[in-house]
Amino acid sequence: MEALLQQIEKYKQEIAAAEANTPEAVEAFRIQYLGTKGLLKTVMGEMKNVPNEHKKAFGQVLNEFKQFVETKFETLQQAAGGGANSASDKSFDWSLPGSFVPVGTRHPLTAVRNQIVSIFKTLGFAIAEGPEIEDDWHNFGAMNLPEDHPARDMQDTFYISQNPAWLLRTHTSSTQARVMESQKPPIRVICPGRVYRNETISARAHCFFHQIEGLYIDENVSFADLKQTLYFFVQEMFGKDVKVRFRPSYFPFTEPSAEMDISCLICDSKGCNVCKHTGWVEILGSGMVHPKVLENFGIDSNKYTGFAFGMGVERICQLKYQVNDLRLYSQNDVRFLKQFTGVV
Ligand code: 2U9
Repeated sequence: MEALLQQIEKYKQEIAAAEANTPEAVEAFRIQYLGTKGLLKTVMGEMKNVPNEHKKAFGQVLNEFKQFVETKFETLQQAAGGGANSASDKSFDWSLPGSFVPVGTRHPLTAVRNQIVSIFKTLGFAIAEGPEIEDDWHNFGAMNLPEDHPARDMQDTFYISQNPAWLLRTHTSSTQARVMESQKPPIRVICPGRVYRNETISARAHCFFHQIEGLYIDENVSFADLKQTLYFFVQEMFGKDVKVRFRPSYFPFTEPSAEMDISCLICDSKGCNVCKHTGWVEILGSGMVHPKVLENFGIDSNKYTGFAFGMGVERICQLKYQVNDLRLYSQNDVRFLKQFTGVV
């Protein structure tokens, strides 16, 4: 122990006398004394040989020694021109551009889904997600799609098994079904997710796409509530100048049903390929929840009413960013994806 302390004293004298007039010499000092294989590390390594009763005192000596070496290093650094990385180092060109750090981009569908979800969040909608592999009841039966409905056909639906029927969900309504199973009204949810349909892949159709569906069930929910909610949504999404119109439609799970069009933002309603020269583009389907669907979940359809809507995220993205080929979304071509840099 005594010999070790004497050795440290000697090192201190040696260090105190050390000189380094250039940044290179300062760096050599740093490596010799403070580097990973430097003297300080070696001296610190002696701790394991010190008897337990002296460890505390030796620890203090080591700390002081460490501070001593570091202070000397800083002094040398300043004397040699402020350090290798300081602003006064003339050998470094501070005007050089920084090294390029590649930044990833959010997928446009993720960005648009986030935008849609956050608009409905401001209206008090909760978010619910459910499984992509579903049973027949949650995907079809509960939604009032009869056994012989064409959507149930093998040509439209990917079946995983037949009896019992497991399938890839064809819409996110199965998630709303699960919400209604576990919660009582009032219910106000928005369900984003991927859905699957047995389609031949082309610019206009794909075997999977993304939907956002919404459901609002309470006492006295009216068609006027539906219209105002969806009008608010498109104004937030596409701007205050957008016009809307509702057209009567049919869905097995809603009655009455309506599809909503917005004025074509691509041509300012003057007529173009996107709006097929009508000035209007369809963006979503909607309606008042069919009483049978409510009763399927034990919800009294005399007391409660509700509205529901569904939209394709790819469609909204097409209108917002003029993406005209559905295949682009899943090809992972960075030339496409990079165009969305900064879109959040
Ligand atoms: C429950 C009751 C009713 C959801 C609805 C639509 C109308 C609709 C399409 C839009 C484009 C699907 O992505 S798309 O192809 N959706 O038109 N969806 S009403 O109705 C529900 C949902 C859940 C319990």
